[in-house]
Amino acid sequence: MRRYGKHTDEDDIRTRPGRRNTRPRTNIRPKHEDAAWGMVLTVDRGRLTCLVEGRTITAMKARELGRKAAVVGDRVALVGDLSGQKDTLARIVRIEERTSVLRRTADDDDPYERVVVANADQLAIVTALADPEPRPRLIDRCLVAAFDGGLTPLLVMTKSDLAPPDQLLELYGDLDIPYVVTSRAELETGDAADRVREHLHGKITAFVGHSGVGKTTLVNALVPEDLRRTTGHVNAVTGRGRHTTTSALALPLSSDTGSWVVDTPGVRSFGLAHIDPSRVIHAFPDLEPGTANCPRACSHDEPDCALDAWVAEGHADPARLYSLRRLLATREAKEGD
Ligand SMILES: Nc1nc2c(ncn2[C@@H]2O[C@H](COP(=O)(O)OP(=O)(O)O)[C@@H](O)[C@H]2O)c(=O)[nH]1
Ligand SMILES: [Mg+2]
Ligand SMILES: [Zn+2]
Repeated sequence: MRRYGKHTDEDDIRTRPGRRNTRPRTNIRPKHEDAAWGMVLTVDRGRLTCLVEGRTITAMKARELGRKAAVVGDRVALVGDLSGQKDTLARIVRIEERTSVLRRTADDDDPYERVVVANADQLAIVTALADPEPRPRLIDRCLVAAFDGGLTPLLVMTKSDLAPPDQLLELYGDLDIPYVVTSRAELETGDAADRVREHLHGKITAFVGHSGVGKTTLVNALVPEDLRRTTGHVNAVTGRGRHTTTSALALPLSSDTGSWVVDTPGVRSFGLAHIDPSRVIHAFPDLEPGTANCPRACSHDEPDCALDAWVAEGHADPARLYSLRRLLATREAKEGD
């Protein structure tokens, strides 16, 4: 990790020829030399809860950051009161460059496409096998968002006590995307958490999916009680009795904080409008080889597209080609419930 404190006003001045001696040396002070690094765990109305050296502290963005917003998963430099005591407030003076971003689309509640989670390594796409019904369309959009955002996908199919996973596995089982199927009983024995945990080691994993699929249940089963109490602290700070999932919430899987899970509010859709159609195909590894014979700059939805033959020859499920075309056609549209 880059150390903070190397950037000083002095450096800034020295990079500008001719200005070296325009300011008296006594005015040259290190910029936030005392800053500490932290990670944003959750955000609530402009107040950010950050983990700094094992303490959770509340912070707000410093004015100098301008319009740039810090989001869950961001690594930030903080100054001010870092004690973490009640009613103290630190300031975030810098946001480290992100290794990945997960964006949600604009919707009726919020007209802007926003980054929901920064720096996640993995996207756990959670789908209930029933209640609510699986939505392959949403899964496809999540896969595109994962590939585009630089995250590895993981499929988690919950509620196998209510319906079998066969149909979904037909569509997604052969894609070289790791998957886990869980049930109510396995949640209770701890088997569900154990099997999901195998995929989480050393990573930051963002859990996404439609509301009601079981994300929070699973995240709670994954995070040991004592570490979840960190969230209790979060709630005390934000003044809310319970974490209402309006912001994402990062929780450590173990006390060494090498692995993280991020619970997110029910995501209906991801912003795909900015993604080039040629990159959407990466989320369809079963179809991708079939595009080798497509005309140049094929939209994959035109008469000469080679994918029709690819599917007709039995290399891939026609339902997958249908999914791809529907997704390409509705990239900018919203995913309805
Ligand atoms: N039958 C069944 N219900 C589950 C399972 N996992 C979660 N649920 C229930 O599904 C509902 C929604 O769960 P929740 O974790 O709040 O979903 P979220 O909106 O994705 O966070 C709750 O009533 C859970 O108890 C499961 O494996 N089987
Ligand atoms: Mg939830
Ligand atoms: Zn094509």
